[in-house]
Amino acid sequence: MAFYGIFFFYIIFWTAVVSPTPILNRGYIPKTNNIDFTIEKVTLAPDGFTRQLSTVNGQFPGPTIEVNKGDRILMKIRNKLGESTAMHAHGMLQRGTPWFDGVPWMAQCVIPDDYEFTYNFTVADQVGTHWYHAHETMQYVDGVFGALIIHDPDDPFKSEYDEEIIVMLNDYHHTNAQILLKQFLTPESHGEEVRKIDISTKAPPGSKCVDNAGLAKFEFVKDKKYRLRIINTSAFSAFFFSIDKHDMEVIEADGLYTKRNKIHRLPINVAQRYSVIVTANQPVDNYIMRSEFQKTINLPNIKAIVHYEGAPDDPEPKDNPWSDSLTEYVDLDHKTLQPLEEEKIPESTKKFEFKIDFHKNSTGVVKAFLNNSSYIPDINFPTLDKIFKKKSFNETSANAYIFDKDGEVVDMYFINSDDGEHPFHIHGYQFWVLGTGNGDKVDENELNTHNPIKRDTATIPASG
Ligand SMILES: [Cu+2]
Repeated sequence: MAFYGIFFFYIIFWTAVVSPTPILNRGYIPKTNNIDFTIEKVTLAPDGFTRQLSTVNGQFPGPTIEVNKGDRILMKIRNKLGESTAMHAHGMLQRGTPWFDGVPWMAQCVIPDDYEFTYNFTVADQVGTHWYHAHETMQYVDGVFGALIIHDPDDPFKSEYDEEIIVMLNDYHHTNAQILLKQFLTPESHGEEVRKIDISTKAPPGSKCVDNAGLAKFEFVKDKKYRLRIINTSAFSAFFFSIDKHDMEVIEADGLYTKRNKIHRLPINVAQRYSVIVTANQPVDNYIMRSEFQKTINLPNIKAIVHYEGAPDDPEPKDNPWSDSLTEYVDLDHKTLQPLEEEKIPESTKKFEFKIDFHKNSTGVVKAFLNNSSYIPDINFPTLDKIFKKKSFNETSANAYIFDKDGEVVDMYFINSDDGEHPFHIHGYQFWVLGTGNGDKVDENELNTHNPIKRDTATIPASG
């Protein structure tokens, strides 16, 4: 019976890695980090329900990569998955090494089963909270992902926190993601219902369960200050993250420092990252850490426990959520989220407009479209290879744009006619978010060109 309680909370698996930051000098000499990853299928029960996962080194989530600014990463992938794979390091600019970006049929061919491949890139001027994940089919949803942290010898907030904790949020499913995707991509599919059913129903009779999984626990020491590095590694879900009775101050978004700003609830979409400073300033006790879905998604809260040193163990601390009302999902706006250092925004030299919509294709399956095309990879000839070999490429589905000269600045407008929000990400770049809003007209006078946040993943609002 014990497992019924667990099922209620099984949607998200939380993991904490407490990693004291190494003390660094400004005169840090960069080094090469050799990372050895075996990608393999393993049977695990991270939330008490036994299933087969695709893993990095047999762990869920995969091991954390921790390097320093300026370091080289040599990431060896041994593929023992029984299918092809490729690994993307999300947030890495890959300046000079776009072929190590890890996107199959864009940047590289796949790594076949039983082959090895080594990614070799330098994190020249980058710092902050990132993650790596398989970029082939749905493998990351089945477990092939982990945190990638770049420590900064010159961290301006260094003296503002005592310890770091990594918090990975994930809409953990019980059914293999390939099976879910197949159900999703059928003419009879009711879209999101597929995954909602998977994450909100109890395990079928006969499932193998272990009953000691419990909620994830994060240890606090009274009066200490923590830098929480929060990463949303979900397949699908945007969350509102909070800790009961504790406010938090955002200091980083997607690897770039921000001005300190106090908030109660942090909206975080798929693939976004934030660092927040939380002070253990409440009475010694147990508190709930929670991830909430936006109001239109009718799924239960996801909980973990913040346990203060010296407090008795309590597997079910009482609910004390912040009273701010939950809304539709939108990113923190420019009043709350500002870059630590303002930059002068260059004039644009090009303007691109993208219409986003979802509709049935010729086979009756609902797909996503950008300017009326749905991407189809050329599984014989990667796009980047074509460009370097100066082959013309005419896959209209790729919506490709080629820049002939350095230093071009592009204004990108996205017009979303879907009634759901969608996170957007550009590989190899960080962009300034000049504005978001409802409707399909952009008023250029309302764009924020004074102190916009720069990041690599942003939310395009529903019908916005
Ligand atoms: Cu990425």
